[in-house]
Amino acid sequence: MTFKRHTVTAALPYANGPVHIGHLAGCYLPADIYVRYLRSKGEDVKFICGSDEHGVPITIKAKKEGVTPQQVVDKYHKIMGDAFEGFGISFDIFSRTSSKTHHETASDFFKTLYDKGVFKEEVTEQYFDEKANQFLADRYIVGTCPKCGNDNAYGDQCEKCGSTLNATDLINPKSTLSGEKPIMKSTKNWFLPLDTMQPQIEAYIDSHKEWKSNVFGQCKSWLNAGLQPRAMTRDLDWGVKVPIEGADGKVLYVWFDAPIGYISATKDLTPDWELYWKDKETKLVHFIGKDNIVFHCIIFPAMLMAEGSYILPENVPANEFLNLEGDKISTSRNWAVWLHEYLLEFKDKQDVLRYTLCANAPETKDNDFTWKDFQAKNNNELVAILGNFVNRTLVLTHKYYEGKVPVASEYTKNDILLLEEISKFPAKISASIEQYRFREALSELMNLARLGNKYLADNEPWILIKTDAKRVQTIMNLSLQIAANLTVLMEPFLPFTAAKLGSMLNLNTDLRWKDATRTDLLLAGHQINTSSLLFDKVEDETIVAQVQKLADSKKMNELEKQSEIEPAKAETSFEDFSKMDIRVGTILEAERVPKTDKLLKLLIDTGIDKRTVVSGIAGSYKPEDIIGQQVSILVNLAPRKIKGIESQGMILMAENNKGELSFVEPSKPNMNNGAVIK
Ligand code: B3M
Ligand code: ZN
Repeated sequence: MTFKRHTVTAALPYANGPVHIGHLAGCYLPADIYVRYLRSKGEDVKFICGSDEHGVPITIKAKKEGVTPQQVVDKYHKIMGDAFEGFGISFDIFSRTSSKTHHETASDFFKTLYDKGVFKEEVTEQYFDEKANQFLADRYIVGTCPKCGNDNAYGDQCEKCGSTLNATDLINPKSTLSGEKPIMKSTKNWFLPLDTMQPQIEAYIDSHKEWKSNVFGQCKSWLNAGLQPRAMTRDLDWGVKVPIEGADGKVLYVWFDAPIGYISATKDLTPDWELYWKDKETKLVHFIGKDNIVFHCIIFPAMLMAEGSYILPENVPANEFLNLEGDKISTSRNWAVWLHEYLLEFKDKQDVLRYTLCANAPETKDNDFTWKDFQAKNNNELVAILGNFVNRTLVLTHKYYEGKVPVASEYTKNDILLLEEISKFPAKISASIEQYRFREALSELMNLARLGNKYLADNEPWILIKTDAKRVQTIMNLSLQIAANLTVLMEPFLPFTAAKLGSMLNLNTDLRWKDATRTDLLLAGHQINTSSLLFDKVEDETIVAQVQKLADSKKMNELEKQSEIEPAKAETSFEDFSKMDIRVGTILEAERVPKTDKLLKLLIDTGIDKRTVVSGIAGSYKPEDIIGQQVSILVNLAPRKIKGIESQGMILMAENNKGELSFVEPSKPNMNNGAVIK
């Protein structure tokens, strides 16, 4: 099927922090390459993005920085927008979900589904943090992932295995606000019945077997597990208000409103927005990272299907993750290369990062960015292949012909083969780009530069000039044609370099993709401009400094962790405190609880009686070392069965931030067993 126009989106980044190389490699760079390519082909395309300004990530950040959510999103919307612009990410609009258009659009969309009776309205028990007086969902709650056992899974998603979760799926849930175990409290919410929509969704996914295998595979595994209804509203106060009666204090689920952000951004961009969202001849493509697959391939399409008047995503080319120097990129650990910092430290080297990230893109599996590789890609590929070819061509043209394109006379057999080769490149690169294989496309582009280098090396015009000046004219003419074709073909990947080379060649700026099949873009006699190097070497010092910067941030992070103190607990009353009966006791016997790592079974003389206590201290104490040890023991705690043993009390322990434990014992030796601690 051929399409009349394209709507291309890149995931709306949360406005809760600056963007890093993982973001760029994951979706913004491939999306930008794709869009620039389409524009070069003369296609009608809108490239849509904006910041995601709702959801728990924003309110958590606001709390951490001690400012309002609005201040957080204002700050990061600007930082992110500037960074994207700095790298030439050519959005037609970089909007924001806090805009009026968006609130109206998301609200209307919800209302439409509501009026159509799509939602299941249900009162369910949800987690509630009594201390914070707030319902917990999404990132306000962490716990163990029921699918993979990751201890830090969020209430909506496990980042380790990529599963989408409901907060109630988590094992051992904990509030991220207070660290407390939440209670259950009932509340009304509106659910999208993904379960009953499964057949439609399945048919849709099955009609897209051409999707990248990582994307198609993930979708199938969710479908095979059986889709569950998912709440599209939340009991929170930051977000788009739920536009129906009886929904006070509730907002739309951020993953309901965020993808609608693509639609509202298009509305802000053009009055023709409906053509880009509702016309069957529009190709809708979402570029995202792998953690967003389910939302774009299942939940958003389900919303669009339920609404009824929209087209569905035609493709969702999600990338895997980029790691940094062998370690997962992490904002909280400051293990990242931040785009705004790179722009300051590597002035005019945006294309070097674009090149490295594209050449190493995590297209089919997670991949690693290292500074060493960045240096190698720059020095051995950009400088030594592309830069070298262009530089030799331009320098010789100036030297022999005062910058005027020489006339090509007779072509040799090899020249004719070369001309044929050159004209095949646009189609080869197109084929890769259209299958979202940007690494392959980029390496084809470099093959054209390699071809040029080989042509110069085989023909040695700098030697031939002494004996056959006429032949050299043809060689240089052909080399210049290659440089011109490279300019057109590199533009999607290396837009800054393309602009620079284009102006050095004094090339017509209207040239488009199809022109690169020609081999006469520069006519004889055309005057080129003065030239300078396209790329320069990245020295060892530069790389060492960057690696050091990362090492420093790792060290800082460890120091910070060590000095981290648990937050103060809420006030309590003396009355509550004095309900605790805490005594001095002595350990009489101690042994390991079989098949456990942490537990010791202790016999304690409490002064009142001798009793058994199971205590999780085996990581810090050996049983034989603690016989006769005085301890503090809470004696009126209700007995509990631990590993089949009834534990009748609790030993008080101090725990430092490395998790090491210490008994809390009286500092004078004359405290008898049973002495009261108060
Ligand atoms: N803000 C998640 C993320 O930044 C989310 C994407 C929304 S796309 C509609 O990874
Ligand atoms: Zn998991």
